[in-house]
Amino acid sequence: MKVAIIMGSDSDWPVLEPAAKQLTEFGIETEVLVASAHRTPDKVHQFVAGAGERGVQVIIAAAGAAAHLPGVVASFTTLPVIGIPINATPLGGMDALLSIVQMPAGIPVATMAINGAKNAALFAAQILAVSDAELAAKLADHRQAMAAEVEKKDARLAE
Ligand code: RP5
Repeated sequence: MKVAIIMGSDSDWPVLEPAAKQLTEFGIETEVLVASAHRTPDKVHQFVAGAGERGVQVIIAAAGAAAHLPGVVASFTTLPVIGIPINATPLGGMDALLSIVQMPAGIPVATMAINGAKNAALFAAQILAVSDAELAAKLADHRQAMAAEVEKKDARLAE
């Protein structure tokens, strides 16, 4: 199981690090790359064109500002692409959200919330879990742990 995380700038990494950690916790191998659709387009193409051969099954692509990276990544591959809009400008991430979510028909990108790195990792894991029962069980455990945490907080408030 392998997921690639590609981001437009190293300044995006603090938002994305929890996603990489979550994937590692699930036992999913990750490839991490900084490459920009605008500043290093050839690098993006090279990375994505070879992704399938390297065993990558899902690509998470994150960018801020006029965030074309996830769409460009999706244009080079039929692997599922999960886009994360990053809050990197005075527009608070709305610029990136709209750039990523409004893809033309034919080239889909599964768009997460602004800075939604955690859900991107979980969604990638859910895609992989369709054909991996062990990972599906880990996801079920994760849901249970989350529910138990909510119950604990609820019980504390009721005291
Ligand atoms: C985008 O521009 C990056 O994804 C980042 O979110 C934003 C700002 O990049 P830097 O100027 O910090 O490198 O390409």
